[in-house]
Amino acid sequence: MGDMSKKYEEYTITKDGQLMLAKAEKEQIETAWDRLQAQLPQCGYCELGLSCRNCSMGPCRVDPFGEGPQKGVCGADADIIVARNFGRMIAAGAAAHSDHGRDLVEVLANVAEGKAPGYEIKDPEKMKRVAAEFGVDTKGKDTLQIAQELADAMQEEYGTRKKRLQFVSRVPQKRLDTWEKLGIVPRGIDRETSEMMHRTHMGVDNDWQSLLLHGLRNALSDGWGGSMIATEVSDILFGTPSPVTSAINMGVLKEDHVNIIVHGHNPVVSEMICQATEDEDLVQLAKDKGAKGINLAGLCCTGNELLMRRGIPMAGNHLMTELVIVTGAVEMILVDYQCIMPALGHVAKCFHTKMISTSDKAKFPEMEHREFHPENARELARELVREAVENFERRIPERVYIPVEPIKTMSGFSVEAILHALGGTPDPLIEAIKTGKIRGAVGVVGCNNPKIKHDYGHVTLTRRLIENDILVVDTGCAAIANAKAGFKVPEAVELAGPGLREVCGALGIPPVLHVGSCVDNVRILVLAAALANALGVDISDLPLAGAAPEWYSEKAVSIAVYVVGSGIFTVLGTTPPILGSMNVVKMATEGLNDVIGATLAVEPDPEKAAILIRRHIEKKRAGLGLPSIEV
Ligand code: BF8
Ligand code: SF4
Repeated sequence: MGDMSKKYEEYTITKDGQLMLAKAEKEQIETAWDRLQAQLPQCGYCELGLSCRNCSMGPCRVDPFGEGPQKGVCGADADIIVARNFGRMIAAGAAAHSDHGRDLVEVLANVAEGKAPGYEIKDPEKMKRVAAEFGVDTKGKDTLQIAQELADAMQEEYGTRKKRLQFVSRVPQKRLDTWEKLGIVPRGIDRETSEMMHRTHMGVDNDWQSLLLHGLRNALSDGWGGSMIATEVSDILFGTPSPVTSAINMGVLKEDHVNIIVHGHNPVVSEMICQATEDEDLVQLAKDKGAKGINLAGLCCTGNELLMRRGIPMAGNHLMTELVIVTGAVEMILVDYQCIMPALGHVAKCFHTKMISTSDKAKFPEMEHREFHPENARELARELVREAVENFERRIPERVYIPVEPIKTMSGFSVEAILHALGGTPDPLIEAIKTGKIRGAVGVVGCNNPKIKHDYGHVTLTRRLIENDILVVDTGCAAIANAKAGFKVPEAVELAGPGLREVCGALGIPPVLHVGSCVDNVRILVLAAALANALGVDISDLPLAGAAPEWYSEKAVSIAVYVVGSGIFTVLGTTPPILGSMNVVKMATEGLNDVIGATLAVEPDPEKAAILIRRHIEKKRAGLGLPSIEV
């Protein structure tokens, strides 16, 4: 496979990816890269955001060269069509995160009612703190009573009649003043998404600026609403992460074990599977079947959730999900929702791998559907793990190929854990930023996209940032890429600049901190708010930035927009479909600075993105009167 894998160096920087792509080719298994080739050239109108099919007078398109039609049948021009399309991307992303949050709140409510065997309140202290924020009186009440009242209060947030979401009280005052001035304080979580769908219906909001403003409000309802609920309730139910060591890449699969993989986003399913893989009778059954035990590994964000909280090893990120099956070593993959390619079931057909879908709202071709509900989760998880173990006998040893040795990684850096590592307050971090030992901090987040060399964007950007004394916090598929690159062990301080090396070295932490899954980007918001409050400034004054070097999903669009809306400059590696409107582009990349104190930038080359970000950080440092350097 070695020689054949060489040609795949253009596809991915990872050894396991290259070797498995070669195996896929040899076995004639199609991957996302093949399907991308088959799609080329992709539609230019759609790439620019200039096509519209919002109604049946269309579909319509606007000619970018000014020769063909400049308006849709209804009269919508390029600005309106681009802004409407972008708004709908935000709405879809916000809906995905927020609905995930709602599912967790439902589990919390079920736990309170005693209807969720196997689930419990793992962090009652955090629950009390969050309950107090929601005005729940916790005195004299037992844990389950508080859980019930908190779940009720959180469910209210989705369709609240209040003027603003509860977590908006976490926003620094200066930021909130800006939102109020613009009229973009998020109200109900569902309301903002629903209003976006309304505004983008034919004949409603036909002012591109007002559409973009509502886009900000819609995204903020995700960041300071649905995603924040998802993260906080996950911590309450499954425990607030603290530093933990684990392993990463396809080498975490074990040839002599039953390999079970969880893929998707919601820890509600994966946590139960995790428990079942530890049940002694099932481990014994695996041994009876000739395996040494049961090996659980994660993919994508549900993998991140388990890695953060339980140190469960991670097999790979988005573009590795098909290739993991090609190892021939996986007995079962259980999926919940989001970022699960409908191709997976077809790939699994070529192997003995069983594919199980678990959510009532996410079904896939060639997968068996076994629905999880809080009431049956514990039992169903046991049943499925048993079936996975039984499937071990069907594995064909000659087809098994586990391509690499795993890499060590450290995870579990919730805000609570970061503050703990700092000795209980953000002061040491602020001090290090003030002196310039740490110049600033950047969130490197988001997906993989076959249009960009797999993991190259994340790893190159992160390497350049830490070399220049910029602390990196990461989530999602970016976090997996950086861990595979070896950035997330304390010894990786060797790769950092002298200041960052000194600070992280003294604390015994890596220069790149894994803060979680994609909904956990809100941990970065919470940390940014804490820093802004400690310094008495707005978030937009801080030497911070965000980056999504390889993003593909609508969720990533919502994240990028709420990060910018929260005052943090954000660089995207792939171009969002807005180039068809110069007005929208100018607003996103320049105009927003006067409106909200931060902008979006697009830079596909991570080397150049690093320079953009370093310049931005030095500019912000100078603005705060801190020592700055020329970049
Ligand atoms: O929520 S980073 S490819 S797995 S969307 Fe998906 Fe993107 Fe990965 Fe997680 Ni986030
Ligand atoms: Fe065409 Fe307007 Fe209908 Fe869009 S909303 S499809 S631009 S007529």
